[in-house]
Amino acid sequence: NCTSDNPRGALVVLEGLDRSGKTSQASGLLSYLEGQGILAELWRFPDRNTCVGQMISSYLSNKSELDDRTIHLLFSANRWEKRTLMESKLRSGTTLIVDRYSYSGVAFSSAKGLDIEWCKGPEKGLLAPDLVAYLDVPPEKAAERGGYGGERYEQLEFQKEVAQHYEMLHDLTWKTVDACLPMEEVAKQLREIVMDCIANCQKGKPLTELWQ
Ligand code: Z5A
Repeated sequence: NCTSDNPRGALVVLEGLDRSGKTSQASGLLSYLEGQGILAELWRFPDRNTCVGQMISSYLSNKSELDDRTIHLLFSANRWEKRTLMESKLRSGTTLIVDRYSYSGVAFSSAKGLDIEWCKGPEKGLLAPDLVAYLDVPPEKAAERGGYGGERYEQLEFQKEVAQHYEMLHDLTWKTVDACLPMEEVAKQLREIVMDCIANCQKGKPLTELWQ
């Protein structure tokens, strides 16, 4: 429960295809917020530093094979292992800018053919974002940006499937930003929606849980 004396931070998630600009925008946004005197941190999923995250990293770099449901549950476990810390940061007033979250989890796994409702199951009870900013770029255009690296999902046909599955996840917290615009324009639009979101959280918007 938040009062104006003790405003909570906002949970802001950046989602989008590979090379949509999440990483660049997340760090620019963090600097901007810090410049405004807002307490903020940058997080990303997968968090490759934990034991679970190392298993995920090995899978993504094709060093290990895992059944589709198994890797889905590991991505989810990687969020659950950070849930307590996430809640305490938010309640103590820190805004979190999170590069990928449960929406990636569901979009990527359902793009492989897993049932979308099954994919949402293990995400239920994680904290719901106050804002999901979707950096929208056509897969073909994203592929032109510096080329893909060697990780497992960095293939055009698969990214097209992922884009279609992201579309099924739009909810009230979802805001689409045209990520084909110049980086500074994307940054400006992001700053506006994020500042609005932080203001709403400061006014007492409750923290809720995902997909209950
Ligand atoms: N995954 C999953 O399956 N399940 C899950 O639960 C989660 C993830 C959480 C690892 O993600 C993979 O895990 C990912 C989803 C899956 N697989 N894929 N694809 P990751 O976060 O480690 O990797 P990534 O998301 O693919 O990050 P990335 O390659 O770093 O892309 P990005 O962060 O979106 O983009 P960027 O590095 O900021 O920018 C890319 C390039 O584009 C760079 O040269 C920029 O200068 C350029 N750029 C950016 N914006 C623009 C604009 N506006 N105009 C022109 N050029 C631009």
